Amino acid sequence: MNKGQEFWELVKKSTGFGPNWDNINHITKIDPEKGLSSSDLEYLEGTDAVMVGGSDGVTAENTAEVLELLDDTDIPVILEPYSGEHVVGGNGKTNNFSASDYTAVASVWNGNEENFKGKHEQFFGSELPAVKQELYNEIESMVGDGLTGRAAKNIAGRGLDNKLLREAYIVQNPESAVAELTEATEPVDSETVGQIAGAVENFFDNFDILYIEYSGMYGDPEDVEAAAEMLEDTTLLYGGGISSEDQALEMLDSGADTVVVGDSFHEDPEEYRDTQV
Ligand code: 1GP
Repeated sequence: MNKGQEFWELVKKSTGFGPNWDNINHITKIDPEKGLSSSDLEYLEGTDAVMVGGSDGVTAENTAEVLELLDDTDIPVILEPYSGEHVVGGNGKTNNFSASDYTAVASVWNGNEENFKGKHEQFFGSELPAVKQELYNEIESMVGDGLTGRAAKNIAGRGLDNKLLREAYIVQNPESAVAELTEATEPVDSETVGQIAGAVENFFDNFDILYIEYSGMYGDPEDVEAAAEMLEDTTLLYGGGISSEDQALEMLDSGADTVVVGDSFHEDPEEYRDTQV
């Protein structure tokens, strides 16, 4: 692809309107630390989208390696970084921001306060402007004098906004890496899950996603029911411990819009195939 084509690809990707959740029931979460090989790609045929992210050992480089392989597929790719470096960086060949369709910014509701507020201050106050600047530089280097600085800035800003997905997380497995990272040591009961969902839907209405996260263990469908009752516009994701079709269906029947499967894909791809609903 030459620079001009790259530029228009970037514009095309930048002007989308978010994923069509009606077509996304099953997401595979690929942990860059665990990696992906080309022989794994065939297993992804039945999934509707992939998320690329983890809570430990993720770098800009290992993220780029996964994105590079996914570029050969038509599956929508959502980057889920826990650091701005995973968005701005790459491996010299692949730029992570350009190589993904969306970037999801996770905000853990029941983590510690520093994580909840500090994450936003850091991401929206310094990392996001840095990503915008990076994107602006990228656009400018592609088109040279063909576009004024202001136009390139507008495209960069709009592109970034359209690619961002805001995710509210409720972390329910205190033993998980994400719980350790965000100090989410206090799981909440189903009634509280419903209350959080009500706040996310009605007050913090910039959130695209509410994610009930049981990473590493199969969770309580009552949490999903309680959240689903409160949500209309916000998309409800359930992830954690799914290793069979029955489990995936149970969470979808309980009201999740989409189930997310991680460990099963990395650990037992044949078993994982069964979760694709
Ligand atoms: C992790 O919710 C995802 O963020 C998936 O969980 O790895 O337990 O499938 P598992």
